[in-house]
Amino acid sequence: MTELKAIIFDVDGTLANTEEAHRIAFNYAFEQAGLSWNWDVELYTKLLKVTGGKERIRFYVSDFLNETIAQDLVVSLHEAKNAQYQAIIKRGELPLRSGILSLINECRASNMKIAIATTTSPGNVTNLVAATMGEDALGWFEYIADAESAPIKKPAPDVYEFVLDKMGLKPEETIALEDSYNGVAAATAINIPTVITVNNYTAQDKFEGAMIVVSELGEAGDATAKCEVINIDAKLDKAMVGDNIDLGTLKAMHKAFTN
Ligand code: XBP
Ligand code: MG
Repeated sequence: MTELKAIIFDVDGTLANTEEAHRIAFNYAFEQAGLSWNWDVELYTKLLKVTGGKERIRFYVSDFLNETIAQDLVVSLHEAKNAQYQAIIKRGELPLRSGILSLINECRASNMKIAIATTTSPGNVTNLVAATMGEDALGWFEYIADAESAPIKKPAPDVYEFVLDKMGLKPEETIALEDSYNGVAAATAINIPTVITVNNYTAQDKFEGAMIVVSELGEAGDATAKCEVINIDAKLDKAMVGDNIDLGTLKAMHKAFTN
């Protein structure tokens, strides 16, 4: 039997619904730079196909404007965007999604390892974790892998390979928590059982290979934060999920999925 040893969390869209704040911050940076670009929700949903802020700017310029952009402009726009994004975080405007803190607390109480595998910039992760869970929380994670850990971003599995290597774990000894096509593609490319919590930006994504797709983890005893199952692997039973997904649920699903 394969034992579940760690839960690996994606950040954007999974820990918190951050993409709307990224979008607003991108537009702020464009305006500050005197550009007339404005990414509305519909356009940003298309741009999310490409992970990484700098890559996303280049993708917009090449595929939507049919132009080229100097690398130093990409870098300065991305810096300005991240500064604005982190200011939003520090104002406390990005709460954790339902069930995230409860699950992390359960993991800490039972020596289940936790880690992060994200394609976002290091400062975006550390500020979000500190603002939502407290400064000490950065030490709760066995490893935090970010854009600098794996330059080839999701849907490539590099960031997951990197974090597994650092932790000395096999893919099947972990579960990934993700929210998007790029995330599930990255994790399942190396056979990590993956739980998807969808959000407004990813609800239309395809999640082939995911262990389960749900609306949110949900919070025990909170009728306003109930986990709805959207799709579930044939090896699993919907009855495993009550009103929320906690560590016990994850262990049961992992057992059914991997054995
Ligand atoms: C999702 C992303 C990120 C952010 C922007 O990453 O695509 O690129 O939208 O972050 P995750 P940067 O794997 O955490 O869901 O601007 O810092 O690149
Ligand atoms: Mg994500």
